[in-house]
Amino acid sequence: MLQRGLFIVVEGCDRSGKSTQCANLVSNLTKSGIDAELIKFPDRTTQTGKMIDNYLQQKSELDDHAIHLLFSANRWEAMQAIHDKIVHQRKTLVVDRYAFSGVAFSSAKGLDSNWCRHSDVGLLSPDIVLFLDLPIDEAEKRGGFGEERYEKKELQIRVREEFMKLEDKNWKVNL
Ligand code: 2DT
Ligand code: MG
Repeated sequence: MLQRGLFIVVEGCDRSGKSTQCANLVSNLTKSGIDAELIKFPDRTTQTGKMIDNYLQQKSELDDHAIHLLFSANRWEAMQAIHDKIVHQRKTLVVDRYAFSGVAFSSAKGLDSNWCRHSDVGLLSPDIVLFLDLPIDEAEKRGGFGEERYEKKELQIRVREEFMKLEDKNWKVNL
C-alpha cells in the first residue's frame, strides 16, 4: 500500500475533455483497487466559489487581480482537506484544474505572470500534471463553447501559450 495517495492534476484549455478524462481516470483507478477521488477547481460551492461563479457567468464584474486572488483563495481554503485526504486517508486525488489554470488564464488576460504565481506559492504541489492539448479549433467545435466569460477563441489561444510556458518535468502532454 502507498504511504500516501497521489496528487494528480489534469489541466488544459476549455473543452479539451478534462472532465471526461478525469472521470475515466478516477473510475479506472478505483477498478484497480486504488482509493481515488475527483476534485475540481474552481469549487463553485464555497463563499469564494460563488463569487467566482457569478463572475464567470458574467453576472458581476471584478478587477482582474481581485478575481485572480479569489481563484487562489478558493484553492487555499481546500488545502487542509486535500492534505488530510492524501496524507492521512491515503486517497489518490484527481484534480480538474489547479494553480496552472490560475496563472495561464490571468496572464493570458494581461497580468504579469510572476505576480500571478505569488498567490499560489506554498500550495501542495502535484505529483504529476496531465495536460490535455486539443487544438483550439477542435475545442471550439465541441458543444457549449462561448457560454462563459473565458470561452472565446482568441483568449483560449493565449491561454494555451501561457500553459506551455509552465510545462516542467512533472508534466505529461497528451499521453
Ligand atoms: P471550469 O470551466 O473548469 O469550471 O473553469 N480559471 C480556473 C481561472 O481563471 N483561474 C483559476 O485558478 C481556475 C482554477 C478557467 C472555469 C474557468 O475558470 C478559469 C475556466
Ligand atoms: Mg468551463
